[in-house]
Amino acid sequence: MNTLMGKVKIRCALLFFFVGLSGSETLLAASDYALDSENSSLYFVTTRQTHDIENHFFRDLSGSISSNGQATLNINLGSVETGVATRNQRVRDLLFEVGTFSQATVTLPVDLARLSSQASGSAETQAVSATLDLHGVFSNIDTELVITRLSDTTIMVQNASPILIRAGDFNLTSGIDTLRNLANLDVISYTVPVNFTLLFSTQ
Ligand code: UQ8
Repeated sequence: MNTLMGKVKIRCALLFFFVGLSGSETLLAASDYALDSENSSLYFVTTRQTHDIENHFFRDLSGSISSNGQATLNINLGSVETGVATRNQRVRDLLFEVGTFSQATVTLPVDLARLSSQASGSAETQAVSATLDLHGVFSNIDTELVITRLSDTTIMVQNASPILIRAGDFNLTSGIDTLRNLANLDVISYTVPVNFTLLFSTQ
């Protein structure tokens, strides 16, 4: 009888231990955010023939803010949308060279304590230093972001001012020249403004 009671006690103790463990894992995971790709966007602006300015975007974004304090944004370069099918294919294959460089990735450290203490409905502007991995080149982006807490579970991150990407910093000028020649254009600007709205939700 004693041994039976002993076994029951040990089983109960193990049950409480594992329930307690899974509870603390849930708490840790609560600080992980995933990008809400349906409600996020990233646009870039091209200029050709001096005055012909167009908006383009990427259809496929993904990303996260992990509980170790790293934010990541993945941009599927094959999902570029310029509004013209032939141009999409040329930008994908001849400029971004998606066969070799399928995605661009942005990473940056995040102050999780500051993020979790931000009141719902409030917006904060933060200076950040991010790394952009594009076309095989890693380059720093120092900029300001506006972070708005929409609810207990959702935040919105936007650029405070357009981020200027210079093709020369990412070995992309010869690809732009190839596109310019194919389209019989005199000018395509080597500088491209980028704007984004990213929504992240806890899982
Ligand atoms: C809480 C907290 C802080 C969270 C943080 C969350 C987080 C992760 C935040 C991110 C922060 C951050 C700093 C993000 C940075 C995002 C950036 C900057 C990403 C980079 C995006 C990117 C890859 C942009 C593209 C860059 C680039 C150099 C593009 C070049 C595009 C060009 C110049 C295209 C030319 C198009 C054109 C005019 C073609 C000519 C043409 C052709 C070829 C044609 O065939 C044709 O017709 C058939 C035409 O006529 C219609 C043509 O015009």
